[in-house]
Amino acid sequence: MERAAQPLDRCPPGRDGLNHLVLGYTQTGPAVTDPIRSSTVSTVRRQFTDVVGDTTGWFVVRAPGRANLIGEHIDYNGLAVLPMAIDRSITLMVRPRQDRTVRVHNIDPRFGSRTFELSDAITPAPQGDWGNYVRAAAQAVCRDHPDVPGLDAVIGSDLPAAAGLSSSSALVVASALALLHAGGLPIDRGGLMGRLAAAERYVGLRGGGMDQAICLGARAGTAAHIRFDPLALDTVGIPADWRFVVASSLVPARKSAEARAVYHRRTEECRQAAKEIARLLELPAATGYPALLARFDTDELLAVAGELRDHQLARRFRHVVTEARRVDRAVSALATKSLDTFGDLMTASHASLRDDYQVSCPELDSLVDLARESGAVGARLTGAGLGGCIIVLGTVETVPVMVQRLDRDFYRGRVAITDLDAVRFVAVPADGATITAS
Ligand code: NG1
Repeated sequence: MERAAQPLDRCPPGRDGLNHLVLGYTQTGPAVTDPIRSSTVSTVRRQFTDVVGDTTGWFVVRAPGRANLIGEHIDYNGLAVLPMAIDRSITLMVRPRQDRTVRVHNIDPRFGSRTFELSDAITPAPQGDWGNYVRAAAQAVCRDHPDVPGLDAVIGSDLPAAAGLSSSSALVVASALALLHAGGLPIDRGGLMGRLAAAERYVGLRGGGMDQAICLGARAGTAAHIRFDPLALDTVGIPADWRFVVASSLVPARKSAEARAVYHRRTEECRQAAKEIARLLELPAATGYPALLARFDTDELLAVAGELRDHQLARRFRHVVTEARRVDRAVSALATKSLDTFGDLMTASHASLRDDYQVSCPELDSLVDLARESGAVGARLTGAGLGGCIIVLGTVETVPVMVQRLDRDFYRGRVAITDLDAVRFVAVPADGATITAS
């Protein structure tokens, strides 16, 4: 296993904290040859000239989405996760302004344009408005750098929205990097991971820190073992013949009122369950999951959970502690290239999310079953669930057949053949966010 530098939130200010990414972080040169879909980039470039006019000093920020391989709904409990960034991303083409106005134009006509003024207390747009992700980043940057200038930006994305692939955090990260770079300010990736996780709560979701960390810290060809408190990231190489397929359930994973309420209810149930377990073990009420797992092994904790009167709390607790164990085992399986073990852990993770954590839905379950019946080594929902995507593990040899089967038995009649690439695709483990300067 390849070890990365040091706990990220202990890096001195001004240092990136990820040595492998400091090098070549800002590439100079006229060509925009990022590994993003060229059609999105060319539309962004075309509209940039039309919308912004004077393009002096332009630069491009690309921020990837992510697929979480394993470790679901445990980052907000302070427990380690194993995501990878994917080769689908949000692209911002940016020109710095002299004043404090931020003007962002989305090439997708469903989203349109947004304008606001920078300050350290930016009023949110109505809940659900996509511009709030840009505002969230801007407010956080302004709090650290009160004089940061505004910008004009055109945004394009080949990352499906509301798919559990973290397009929202990609937009937050891209916006923050754009503002910092436009202001000529230093970029401390390690520090930004935690800052932007906190900043994204501006939109009203009290989420964990996985998405911003992987978006900023990923390295191509690897997954990242991310730990919290203190934040630290180790990269683990993904074997060249493994293939991860992302497949959409076609059910939007929107952070609408109901999904948001479920997410918050689960975080509260986790807190309550840990408190009850601590009481049974005569530990301080505030003993969190990392401390419980440091003192007791998983089976001991499960035995204690068996004493809880509230069976629902016991099931939530069981998901959290068994998922933490699966992450540890998955990291070892990845490092030793144990394909079957890794796949079994993914499938067990899905069962736990479906039965104990209750964040799956019939479409996600059908997709997982279909994938497994057609030769997948493992499959699970990825992201917050209640819709969105599954992630499937296969090999170079097995993936084509598996994808054909999903097309025939799940997508036929629901998705036009020409749109299939947008809903199911091989996800290539990609680098974290980049800036390409003019
Ligand atoms: P998505 O899939 O982007 O909704 C959310 C949280 C993660 C994590 C997962 C569940 C945010 C920005 N994202 O991800 O931190 O808790 O759910 O594992 O809060």
